[in-house]
Amino acid sequence: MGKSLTHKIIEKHLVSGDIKPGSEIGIRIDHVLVQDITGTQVVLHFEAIGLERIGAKVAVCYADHNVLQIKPENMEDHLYLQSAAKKFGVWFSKPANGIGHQIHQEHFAIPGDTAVGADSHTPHCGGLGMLAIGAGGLDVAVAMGGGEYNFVMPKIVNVHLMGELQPWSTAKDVILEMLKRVSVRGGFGKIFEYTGPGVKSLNVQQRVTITNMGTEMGATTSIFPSDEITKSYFDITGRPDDWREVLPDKDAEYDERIELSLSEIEPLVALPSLPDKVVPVRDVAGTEIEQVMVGSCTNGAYADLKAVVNIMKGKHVHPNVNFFIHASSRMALEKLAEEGYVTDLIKAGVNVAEPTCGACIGSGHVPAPGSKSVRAINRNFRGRSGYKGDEVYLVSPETAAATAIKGVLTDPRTLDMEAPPSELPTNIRQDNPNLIAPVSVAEAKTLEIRRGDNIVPADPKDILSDTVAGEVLIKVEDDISTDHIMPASAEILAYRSNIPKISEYVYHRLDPTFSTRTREKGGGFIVGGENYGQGSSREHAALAPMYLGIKGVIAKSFARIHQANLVNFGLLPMIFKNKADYDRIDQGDELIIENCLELVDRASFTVQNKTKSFSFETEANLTARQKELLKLGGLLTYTRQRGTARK
Ligand code: MIC
Ligand code: SF4
Repeated sequence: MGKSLTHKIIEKHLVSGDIKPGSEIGIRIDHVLVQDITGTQVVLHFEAIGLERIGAKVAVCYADHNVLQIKPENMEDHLYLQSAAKKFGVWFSKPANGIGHQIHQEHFAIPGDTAVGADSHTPHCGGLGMLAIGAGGLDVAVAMGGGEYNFVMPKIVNVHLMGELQPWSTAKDVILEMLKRVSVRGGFGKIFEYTGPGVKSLNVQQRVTITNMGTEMGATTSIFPSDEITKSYFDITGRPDDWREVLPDKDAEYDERIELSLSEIEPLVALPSLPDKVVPVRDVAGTEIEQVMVGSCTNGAYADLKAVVNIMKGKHVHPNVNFFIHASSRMALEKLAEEGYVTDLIKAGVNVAEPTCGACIGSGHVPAPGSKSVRAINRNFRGRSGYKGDEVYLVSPETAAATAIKGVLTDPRTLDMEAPPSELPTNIRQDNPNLIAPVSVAEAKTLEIRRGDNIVPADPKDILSDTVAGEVLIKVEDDISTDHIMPASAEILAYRSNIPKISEYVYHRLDPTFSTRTREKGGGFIVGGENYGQGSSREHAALAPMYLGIKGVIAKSFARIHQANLVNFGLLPMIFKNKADYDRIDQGDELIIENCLELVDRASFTVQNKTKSFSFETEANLTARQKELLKLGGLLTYTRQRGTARK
């Protein structure tokens, strides 16, 4: 029987395990991506493991989130990262070069290669035929050192695309349609592999929009074949020799199949505050809007911005609207400037901001209470924009521009003009002054790392004790994201490399007393609902609770990366066997688990609720490797004990 594209790439990179859904495998990693708000921890872990030089084929550190350097700590982090990158053999992408995923696409991506990135949108390069997976920083540090990346083999879902997008319907609407069908939980344990005749109607930039935002379904990753269309993109980038054809077998077998007719997709919008609350734009057209944004790694590319230019040219932003754009790469901005289009945008009243994540992660342009913000980005978890009661709508760049002109949510099909095509730039220069190459091993030995006062790692957790006890310190509902657990925003992002300091902000927006209470109680448990820890890869959502003394999380289900992060930092990720037990527990209840070491081996925990005098059963999805590392207190100690990350 024929093989899927995913299967072929995994087979080529397999180091351990069997390629069977549900069993743990280890693969060799070619590319490692880190960024400025996860990267400081990655480098600290890399140093703590005792590594001195990368083992992956290529590693790049992108300074993309804290580009505005709002606080001195941001630049301190950048200096640490830049000096460490040079020494350890990592490329460094300077602030203002743009967002890592897009830069990787332009300069480094190679079809058929594997990648892990300390960022949940790493699947972006799946649009060029790479197997690219987001992971927590500790897993990424191990892979950067040349160690295998371990994950549970997902099911492979074939998304069979038919037809062609109609005017004004976009790749963003395709992924919103997928979210509508599948939901933010529907991608658990799955890889979405796109095939079918519709694939050839999508250019590379449209494909990466789809794979990038596949993350919002909770998928392990998403992938497109690398075909003639991909080849033409590599010609544009001036890297024709880096292109490879990577296709599934004609008779490839898949675990599941979804059929999607591109021709039937219309402009869609995700309502506040989840990416799967998707309805047609026409259903909510007319809603008054105060702020519009186009940008992020999903929608900030040349093709997205050129569509905005085509719509805005000769028109004005509505007087009640503040419209700003963040290009996702400096190259996109440079190209648009060279072609005179930046002038068109400025004349139309668009605020052309820096190429950075910026407002996507709540760094600037924070919406006012009672205002509505329409954004061509990927996530709208409540509070992520920097204001805890925010109302953020997710749309395509075309719908965003139409809305900016009209001042109300607008179906772009109602504009009196032809739909702009998705246009790629004519060329992408490889000569990039913002990409700094690493130095030779000999020169690296002479270099010092610049380590400012903000670089404060946490000690690894002690080995697991046989009795684990404590209070339920917070009980939260379904779909809690890592933005709720460890909020972002400019103020808090300054402390990503300073664990004692950032731990003061755990659950800050939901309950500002959480950190102090947890410290005073000497730690305890968190109780969560379904899909606990969805969203970002930020390991701080496990590391900072660990620092405060949290011992475990009991939830109805976990998001993939967060569950791995909990285990990596020695926290027990327990799942209610009977979901109704969730209702029997309250904040303040005293819980105790005895014989923990034996229970880890069984991956099944009996928890006694001492306050309410009953016991309940929980289980954990743990692989044999994870059981071992949990007992040792986490992946860092486990990796150190094995001598090296290289296996
Ligand atoms: C995000 O989009 O939430 C981020 C900020 O890029 C995160 C990374 C982080 O929080 O460090 C992600 O997606 O992993
Ligand atoms: Fe940056 Fe937003 Fe993309 Fe995360 S989702 S990498 S914050 S642009």
